[in-house]
Amino acid sequence: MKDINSEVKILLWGPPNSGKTWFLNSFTRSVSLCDLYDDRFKYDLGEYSGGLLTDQLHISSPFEIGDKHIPRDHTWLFSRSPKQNTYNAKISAYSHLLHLIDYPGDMIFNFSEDTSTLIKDVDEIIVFLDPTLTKDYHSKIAVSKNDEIYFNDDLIDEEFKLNKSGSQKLISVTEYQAQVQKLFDFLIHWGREETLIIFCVTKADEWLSKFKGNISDSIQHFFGENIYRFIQTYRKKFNIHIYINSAVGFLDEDKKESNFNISSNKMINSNIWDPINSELPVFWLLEKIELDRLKRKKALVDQIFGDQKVKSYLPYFKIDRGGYYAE
Ligand SMILES: Nc1nc2c(ncn2[C@@H]2O[C@H](COP(=O)(O)OP(=O)(O)OP(=O)(O)O)[C@@H](O)[C@H]2O)c(=O)[nH]1
Ligand SMILES: [Mg+2]
Repeated sequence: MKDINSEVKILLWGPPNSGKTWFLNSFTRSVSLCDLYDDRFKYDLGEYSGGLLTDQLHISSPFEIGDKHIPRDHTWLFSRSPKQNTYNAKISAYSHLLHLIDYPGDMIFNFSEDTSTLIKDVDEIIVFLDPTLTKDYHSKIAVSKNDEIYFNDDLIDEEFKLNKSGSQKLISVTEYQAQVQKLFDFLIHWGREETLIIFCVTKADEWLSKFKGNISDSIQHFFGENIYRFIQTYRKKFNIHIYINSAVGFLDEDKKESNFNISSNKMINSNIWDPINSELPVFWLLEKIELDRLKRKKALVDQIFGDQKVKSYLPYFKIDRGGYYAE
């Protein structure tokens, strides 16, 4: 068993049904794809318990991780090791223990006592912004299509009601923003300005083809000018990344057809399952930790070789998606 270089805690934060659990499914898939496409590194991901690696999480079809209604903490061992024995690859090889906290949205989004204290000892928070859960999503999608109406609005309403009512509670953008604001209030209260914050605009397979604009535009468009402005303000204090995500991906290269059937609530074709950006939030954090370690100069030998190591470090692999969708 390899040495474990660091342990990190990542909290998934968002309302019920915003895609937290599916994001974890798709993260395991994206790691498998990196393993397949990256010539330089081999990627391993597995469940870890009692000091041992138990199940490998290189998977090829979607699965539900556990019961939806039970708070889940996952402990996964992730490692990146060289496929070829070069100096640069060797100094960039690390193993990390990932503690991933995936609580049901009704607990985490509304800050129960347990969840608000959780915030004080995580390294990263992934904030799930799901446009499809907002109350005026469909009218905004119609406007952003340059005023062309592709669907019959009555049909949308029926389909929307069928799929989103009952099990999925819609949220006003004001409420969304108020909860995000509270999250930052807690972070400041606990003195946790170093926490890496990732804003993830989810379910891009449902809206990307109907939306023309960049990532910032998508936040402004679906969640309003206010939320966008306060994210920009907090960027001065916190390390924030914004990106779009789809756990299921698309059926076609042009990214027009979602690989997800809303009516059956299932993926359409798991053989071509290609999530959009699901590895990014974890890779950003690990890259930062690995680079920080290389920059730390304690021993004399590191003072001499430290800078060289930083220059030789190989950043994490980026899956080519014909557009990066992150800032
Ligand atoms: N179109 C589409 N649907 C998605 C995506 N990710 C999740 N969904 C659907 O959204 C619903 C909720 O996903 P979950 O991952 O269970 O949401 P959650 O945030 O874990 O929900 P709670 O555990 O209740 O808080 C499910 O019906 C998924 O099938 C995505 O990338 N695209
Ligand atoms: Mg869940």
